Amino acid sequence: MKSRNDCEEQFKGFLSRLSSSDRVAIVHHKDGDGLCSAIVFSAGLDKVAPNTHYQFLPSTYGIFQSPHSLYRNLQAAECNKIVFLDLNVDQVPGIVKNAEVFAEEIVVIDHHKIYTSLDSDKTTFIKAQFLDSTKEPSQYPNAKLTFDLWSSAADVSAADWVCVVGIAADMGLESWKEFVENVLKRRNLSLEDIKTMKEMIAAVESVAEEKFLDMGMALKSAPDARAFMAGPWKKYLEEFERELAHWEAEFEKHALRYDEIELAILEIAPTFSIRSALSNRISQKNPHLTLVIFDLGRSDRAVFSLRRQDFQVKMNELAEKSVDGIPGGSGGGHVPVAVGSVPKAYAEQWHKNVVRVLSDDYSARHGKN
Ligand SMILES: [Mn+2]
Repeated sequence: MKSRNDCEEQFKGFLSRLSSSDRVAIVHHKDGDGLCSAIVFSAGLDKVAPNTHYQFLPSTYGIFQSPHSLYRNLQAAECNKIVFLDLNVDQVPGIVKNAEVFAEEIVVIDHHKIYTSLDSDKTTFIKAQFLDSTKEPSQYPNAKLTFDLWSSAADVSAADWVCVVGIAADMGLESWKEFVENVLKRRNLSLEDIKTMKEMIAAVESVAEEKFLDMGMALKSAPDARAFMAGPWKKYLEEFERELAHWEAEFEKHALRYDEIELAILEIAPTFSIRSALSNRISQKNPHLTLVIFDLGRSDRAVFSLRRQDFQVKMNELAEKSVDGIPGGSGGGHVPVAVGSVPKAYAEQWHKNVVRVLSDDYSARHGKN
């Protein structure tokens, strides 16, 4: 496996080849950790390559099924270099291989499971596991990974508080206590401030998706956390909280429970996308439960979030196995947190698959046949 030093050298090589004629696309996961990764990355670029043009391209896992609109956007923006942040593009290696046809260089910085190496003469492939093999990668949020990698090449401390928001967004506050406390002290911020910002991002992501990039730019250009929090984002948070509270109550009343395999499934059809935030919230209260939030409210695809906080069952493997044999199904992620989707026509089959996979897993874990 590559060492931390290998990654830093490879990354510095990429930086040394940047010029003012380059156009860099920062393709980042459209969530809190992904956005904060992009801001940390851009803070580094501002330092070492202030004349290099860059732009953010928030992206969902939708690019795993159809990367073509991404390619179109990249080519329309005449980007010759691409950075992928918080997106496990190695799960579908064709995404990067096809981008290599028109891009001069690509950097992948990601903290999900390692599927396959994407290293090539054009691509720099960096995973959290390479920087710290002892850390569970989900506990090394991408914003912190990006921050640490950059710290070997430039001073990115101006974005340290944004990094902490990213850590909070990926539930990493406990794992990075010392770093977090130092930043809070230096910035005169409280943990509540960090949580408010994290929730504002999650709220805009769900309630007003079309404003996500505007909010990202506001966070990037804010002189400090207080300036960002004073922006127009609070109203989305209130709307978001109302919807969440409704579905939390639904979970208590209507979740399908399979107690013998420690599983609960809640089907939802929310007004806007609260699936991820809802599953985080319920899962934190039920750490030993395999939790499925199954969103059937979308037009063509049924989207699932999987959660389990005690690491007894691997959610990324459950996501992969549960879509096995379903045409157009996809799924992946971390051990405690995973996501995926199937065409709506297969929702029922997927539900059965989950129960079967978990029954097999439970038997294996408890030595029954
Ligand atoms: Mn992440």
